[in-house]
Amino acid sequence: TPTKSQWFQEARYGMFIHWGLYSAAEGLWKGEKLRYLNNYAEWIRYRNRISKEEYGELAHRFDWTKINPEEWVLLAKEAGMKYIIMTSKHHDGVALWDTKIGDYSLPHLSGSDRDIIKELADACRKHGMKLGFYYSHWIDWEHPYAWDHNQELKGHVSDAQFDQYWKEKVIPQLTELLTDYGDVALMWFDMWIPYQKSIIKKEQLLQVVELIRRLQPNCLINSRLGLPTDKSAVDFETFGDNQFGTTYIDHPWETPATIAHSWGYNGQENEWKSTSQLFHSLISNVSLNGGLTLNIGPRADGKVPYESIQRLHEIGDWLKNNGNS
Ligand code: FUL
Repeated sequence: TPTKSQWFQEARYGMFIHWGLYSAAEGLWKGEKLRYLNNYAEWIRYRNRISKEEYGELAHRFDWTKINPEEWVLLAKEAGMKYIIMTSKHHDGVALWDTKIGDYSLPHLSGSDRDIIKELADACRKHGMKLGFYYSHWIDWEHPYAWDHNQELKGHVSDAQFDQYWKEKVIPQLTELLTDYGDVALMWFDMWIPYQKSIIKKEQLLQVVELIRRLQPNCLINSRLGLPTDKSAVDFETFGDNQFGTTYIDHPWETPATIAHSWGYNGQENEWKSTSQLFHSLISNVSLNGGLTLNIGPRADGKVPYESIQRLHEIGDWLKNNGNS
């Protein structure tokens, strides 16, 4: 009998999509570039110390006449990718879907009635593409009691406060994502230190595991949840950003990687990896029993930068010509 993670082990190659309010900032805030050299554009609210209110205004820069998530799915198909992982809520705390938990969501802030997560889920179903969600459980710059990296925006958060955030935002939002959008192939969490060194308690993480197992028994969970890879809690290991394999690993694993430097769209981007470099990463990971989740950062109008499209097409053509449909 096939195991739950067999499809993932066979897929090996998927698309990450980082798209949110930060995409509209394009790596620039009031004429000022991202603070700190080499920073990620999706971190702009934190790095440039933007207030919640001003940041929310970015929602008005989305061009709803152009945005079409089906284009992302078709691009992934052409690229030979077998799954998509979409940012449902990144560190900025903004829900991309029409959440009923609070009013800090893209539909609410923009005044649009579009639910991009729903449109993407429908497009994935239509084209036979697996869909998973990125959800930032540890860091959330919007909620007063969540973690904010170095506690610079909000000051100290107590365990009891963090538990309030967990109960009133994380669990109910995950419940929505796991209930309202059909099959969720995987949940991709994002904490890069072990839970023992973080504010999160093991019981809180196990609550999430229980919720996912109950609502979506086939959904895979990644190791950045904060627990070690072990079939009962975590189904696959996520390496560090752009860290590729060096030895064969027995359990399922993947590298999340960028084509550029930033994950979210950055108009100042000047570090594009070459197609052959990306190929090398894909092939070496696959040869070591791993996979590659390669990121695109569409602009606020939904369009994917030409540099990414070109590289994805080149890889896709090669895969097609060499027997991978
Ligand atoms: C990191 C995040 O901090 C980045 O913004 C990005 O989402 C990457 C995939 O994971 O740890």
